[in-house]
Amino acid sequence: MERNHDTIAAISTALGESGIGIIRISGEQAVSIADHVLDRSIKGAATHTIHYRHVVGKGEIIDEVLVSVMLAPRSYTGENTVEINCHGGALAVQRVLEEVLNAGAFLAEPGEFSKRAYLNGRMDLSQAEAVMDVIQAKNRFALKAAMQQLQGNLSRKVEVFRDRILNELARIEAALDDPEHYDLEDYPTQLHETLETLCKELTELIENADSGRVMKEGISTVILGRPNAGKSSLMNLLSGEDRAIVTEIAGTTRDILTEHIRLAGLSLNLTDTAGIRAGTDPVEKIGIERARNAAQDANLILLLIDSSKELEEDDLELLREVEYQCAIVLLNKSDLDQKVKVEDLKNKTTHPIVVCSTKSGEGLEALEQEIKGLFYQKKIDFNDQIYVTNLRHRDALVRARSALRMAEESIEKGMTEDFFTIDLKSAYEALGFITGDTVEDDIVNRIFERFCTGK
Ligand SMILES: Nc1nc2c(ncn2[C@@H]2O[C@H](COP(=O)(O)OP(=O)(O)OP(=O)(O)O)[C@@H](O)[C@H]2O)c(=O)[nH]1
Ligand SMILES: [Mg+2]
Repeated sequence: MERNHDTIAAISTALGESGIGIIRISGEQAVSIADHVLDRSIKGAATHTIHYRHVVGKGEIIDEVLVSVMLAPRSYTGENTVEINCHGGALAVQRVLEEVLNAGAFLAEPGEFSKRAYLNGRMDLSQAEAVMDVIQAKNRFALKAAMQQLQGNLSRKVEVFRDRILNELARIEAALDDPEHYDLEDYPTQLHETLETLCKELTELIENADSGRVMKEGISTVILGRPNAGKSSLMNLLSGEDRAIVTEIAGTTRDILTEHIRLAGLSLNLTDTAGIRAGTDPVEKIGIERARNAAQDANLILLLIDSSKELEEDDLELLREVEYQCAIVLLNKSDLDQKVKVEDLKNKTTHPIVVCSTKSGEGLEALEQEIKGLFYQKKIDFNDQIYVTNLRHRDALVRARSALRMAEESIEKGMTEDFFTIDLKSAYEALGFITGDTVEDDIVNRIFERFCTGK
């Protein structure tokens, strides 16, 4: 049989031992290609039906399967789609795919099914991107944001923005074409007001984008403290692994080390750093500089103090440094004699203080509660909010807003209407980037290349 670029196939499930593995075939010839590898035909099967069959190749039975038929346009890609549910052994799945490819299907590129769904109008670009976000979600917040985007919440909002801009454009064009019937007398003032509202709403979305990204990528959390405070011990305890070297020698950790962990239902990118102290050797100095840089970019700082020793100037300095950041102060080594108590810190910090021990595990739960508390106090709730989690989308929103601001400026300067139509048009186009209406092919290709195979 001749190869057919129109019909593609791939393994859509993860490879490895599992209950089932799915081979997805999509395209005009999906049914006839499937027929080639099955012991009995599925031709004429109604859409959305499942059939019990065997896959045969070179005269032998390869697997016992269930075949789902979804005919165009009611499928993920919008094309005829057949999915073969095999037993989940990696070998069986691969052998079935081989037979399907021999029967004439083309091996799908990463993301090609979703790209077809987009090109066939089954979803817009931001929804297609959300599919990948759902797959890659590392915590339930990320999943929820991705699901909202997949449902089209962001697209709908963007479409409303575009409609409003288009209305204004239409009004200006009409007036320029037919000045006798359309009067633009008070129009610039009205338009200025409309643009002001639009900019405000765009700003809200852009600001949400930052918390959205935190949810998607994890809260970047940096452990800071003097040498020997127990930072690496905390890192190991929280990550559940022996990742960082722990010794009783002050200055053990020289470089930063980051681990992705889950705590209290949140995902954290946790960074262990070199202990901070003054006047040390050059290697340690570089480590300390890296620690400080990491701390500056952090969403959250865990400042560790060794409570079995008297407070030192370095501790006080660190307390001052983190005062205006989001931080939790940990009084570590609570299993030893306490030289520093919570009361001693009360006038030195406004951050929550948790007494803990990486040895006994005391305070770990309290730490989780504090982190959760800080996160929720930022009022990240999902009721009606739309979270922009994608940098590409954020960028498009920012560009649209700058274009609208330029239009505002032209109005303020009393320029003629044709001046601000240019800016209104570029705002309209920038927003179209999100849904894919004005996006170029190579960007579309780049987006789908990042998808996994079989999706
Ligand atoms: N008793 C007790 N000892 C601890 C505790 N946490 C850490 N230690 C000990 O303190 C010493 C230093 O621990 P580390 O985790 O290496 O300290 P660090 O802050 O990473 O030190 P540097 O990498 O040198 O900056 C080790 O001997 C640990 O076993 C604790 O809660 N209780
Ligand atoms: Mg260390």
